[in-house]
Amino acid sequence: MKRTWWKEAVVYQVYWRSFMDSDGDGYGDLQGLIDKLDHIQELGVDIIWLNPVYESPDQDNGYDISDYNAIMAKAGTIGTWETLLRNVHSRGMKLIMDLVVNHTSSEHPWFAESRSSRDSAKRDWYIWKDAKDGKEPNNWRSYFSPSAWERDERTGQYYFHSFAAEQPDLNWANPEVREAVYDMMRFWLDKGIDGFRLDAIALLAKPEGYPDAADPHDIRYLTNNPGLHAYLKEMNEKVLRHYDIVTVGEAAFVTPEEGLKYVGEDRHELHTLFHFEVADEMRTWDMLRFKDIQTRWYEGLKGKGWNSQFLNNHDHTRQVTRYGNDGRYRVESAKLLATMVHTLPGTPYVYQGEEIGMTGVRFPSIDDYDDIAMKNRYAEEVGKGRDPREAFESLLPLSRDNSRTPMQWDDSPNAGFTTGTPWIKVNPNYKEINAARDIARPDSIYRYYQRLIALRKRHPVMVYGDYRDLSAGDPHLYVYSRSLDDTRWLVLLNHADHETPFALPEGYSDSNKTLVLANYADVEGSESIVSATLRPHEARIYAF
Ligand code: TEU
Repeated sequence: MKRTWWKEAVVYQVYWRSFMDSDGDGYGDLQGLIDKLDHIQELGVDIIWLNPVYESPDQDNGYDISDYNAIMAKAGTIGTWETLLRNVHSRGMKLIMDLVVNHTSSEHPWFAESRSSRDSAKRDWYIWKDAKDGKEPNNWRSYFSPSAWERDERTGQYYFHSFAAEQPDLNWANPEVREAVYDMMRFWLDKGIDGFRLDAIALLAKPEGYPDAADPHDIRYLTNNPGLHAYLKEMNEKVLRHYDIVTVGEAAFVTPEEGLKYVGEDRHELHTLFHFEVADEMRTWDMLRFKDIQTRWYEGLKGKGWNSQFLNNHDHTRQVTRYGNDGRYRVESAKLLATMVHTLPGTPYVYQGEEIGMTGVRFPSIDDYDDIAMKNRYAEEVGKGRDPREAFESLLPLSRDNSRTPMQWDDSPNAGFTTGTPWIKVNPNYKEINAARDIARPDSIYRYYQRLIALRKRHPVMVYGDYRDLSAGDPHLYVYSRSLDDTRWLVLLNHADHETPFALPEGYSDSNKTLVLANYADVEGSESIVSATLRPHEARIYAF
């Protein structure tokens, strides 16, 4: 498999509206991001992934686009954006943008024209169906609402939306739609961006004939339908392959076999993907399940395609809260999870704030939350007669707002994020958890991320090494090897809140090891690990 820059890179995701506010309106913005590029660059990352900044009514925080070629006013101007790109490039980093083309905003001019009449020239740019028996055309749910159909009074038909009613799906079966998307992609690529993160890309093709779903709640029927890969092949042929870029697809509900169809090097579709098997299949954190997922994906893609590794982003709660320990062992746990994400096979992603161990949040009221998915679900549950408090509590752990609270820069008001009123409350733990405090400490999470990322630059085994799980049956201990040429690394991770015994696997000589990194500061590299005890959330990397 060929070696390339994006396989060796580390990506930092910026959810700009929560990153840094430069003008006091309570929203982060592009100038604020420019002002904080040192923080990102000094981590050692290579690529910045910027969540959508295009013009939008902001019903789904920019994932409902009303003008693909303009910058949302609250984020800045096209001029600020171009300054950002110049700064990112002058610092030796790259910028990838979010490509949201499964749907537009209902306020996009394309949709306004499409809904204007049944014989509008753009009617077929979206998906319109007649009622069935006086009701929705079928029983599909959307990701964000009880029905995937919205009735349009003017023309008496329903339009389809995979997400909110404010996000009508584009009809990808229509070549005019595809060509308009390709033109837009060229607009941004010709400005010099270095790639795209392709939003909800598994949803572009819809089930033939729009039949009722056996179980409308098992929303997999919206993903990976026939025709999808023809679209991606065409997108690659007409646009992607003509630029030196990286493309990462967000593909829900894919198996490794299906994932290979997206990223197989002989497929000429995308370069890599975020698969959500952890989030989709594992509602509770189960180490055995996670290890099985990792091994299946490694075997499924090995030598043929490239994976991406992440544990949190703007849609999933903060990793130290969901998969680690955000209390007594927060620092050790944050470092352990980072060690795992950066030493497993695939390109690692850092979501803003995880590099300082930011945690999930529990605000007291539904009114403190913004996430349309959460608020729609809350309204649906309460509408069915569920106790409001109970409904609210049940939605808290997986609310996307857990990851969307403002970046915690320092212990000044609003964590230094804004001089105004933040669009969403700051996590009250910002006085203890903030970048200024972390950067000042040599043993901090931020400093650990710097060391981890620097390792990746020096040791190809972290990028290209073969992977083997050596602890498959252990519910707490995750031990795996990465080997390349005559270099072998052993990664030891104790995911438990208690001590866990470890025995050096067969074939590893205790006298021939070098400690590469440890998240506990007092580990003696020379101490024997023939049989050792790993402390709660202890991580170590040894070279043999
Ligand atoms: O998310 C897509 C999405 O919601 C599903 O893929 C889901 O996240 C996955 O199955 C994991 O359970 C993208 C954006 O990341 C999100 O912020 C937007 O709200 C959504 O698309 C609509 O654009």
